[in-house]
Amino acid sequence: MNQYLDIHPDVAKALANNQPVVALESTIISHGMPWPENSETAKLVEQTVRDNGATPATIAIINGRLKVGLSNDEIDELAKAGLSVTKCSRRDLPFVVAKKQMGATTVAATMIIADMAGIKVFATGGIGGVHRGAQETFDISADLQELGKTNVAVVCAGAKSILDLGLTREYLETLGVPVLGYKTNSLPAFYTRESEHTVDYRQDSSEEIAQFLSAKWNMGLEGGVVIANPIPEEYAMDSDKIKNAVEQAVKESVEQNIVGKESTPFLLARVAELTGGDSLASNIQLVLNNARLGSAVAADYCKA
Ligand code: PSU
Ligand code: MN
Repeated sequence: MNQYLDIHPDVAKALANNQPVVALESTIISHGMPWPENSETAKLVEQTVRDNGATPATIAIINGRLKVGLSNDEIDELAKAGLSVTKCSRRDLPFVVAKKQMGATTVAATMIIADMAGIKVFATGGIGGVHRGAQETFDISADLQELGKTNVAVVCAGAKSILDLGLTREYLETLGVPVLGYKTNSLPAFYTRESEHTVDYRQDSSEEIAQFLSAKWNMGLEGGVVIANPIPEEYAMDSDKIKNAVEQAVKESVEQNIVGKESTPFLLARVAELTGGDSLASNIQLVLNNARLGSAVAADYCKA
């Protein structure tokens, strides 16, 4: 066992008994949503996973320990600290561990730690990707490279249109990362159910997805899988409203020269401000929806 890893007893027990476990990330708590909705959502997502027959494992770094499964107090600590917690991707993990600091894990870092613990399925809101203007800025999330090499499936509502969805699709194709659409042929765009892009393979049940995952990993094909799950119809947002907010936020980020790891949190916060409270309500609902599908896929993968 990795000397830096602390697996919560409930998670360890489920893994030892081949029972379903769903990993959850913590950057969505500290950098993705405001207090107190971030704490309420993190706990509600865990409860949703339990209600759907799986064990939740929220992942973060607490005092330099890689935690797989958090207490409610630890969730509150991250939620209150917000942007002052270090946002950790692959590159940042050694620093935060060596300095025994707190860290919130992105999709990439959550995949790494889930893999260390032996967890195969991870549910979140949206993945990072190739940013608009990446031809100039080279801003491509480390989430994509991680998906290319780490064996964890990520259930998400697609990617926000703060990104260039077409370039993100191309990059994933190059890395050999399959993009599955749950009951859809269209790549969902987070707040909206559809985009002008397609998924690689439509899958109509969690069993089908679990069989896909076992075929991939039993063959020894390393890397992750994107399981794109559209936001429930009743919570989807008006596409023009989102489009305008995203364009405005991207424009401001260029004007203010926001780069590197600050870019995504800036855009997320600005889009939320520009769209008012609706986008937060949608964001919460799509995460819950992904937790439900993630639980079902994890359960079927245990049987596959
Ligand atoms: N997209 C969202 N919500 C989020 C994130 C992305 O819609 O909370 C977070 C995730 O933690 C993701 C990270 O892994 O931002 C990507 O950051 P970057 O682009 O700096 O890699
Ligand atoms: Mn980036």
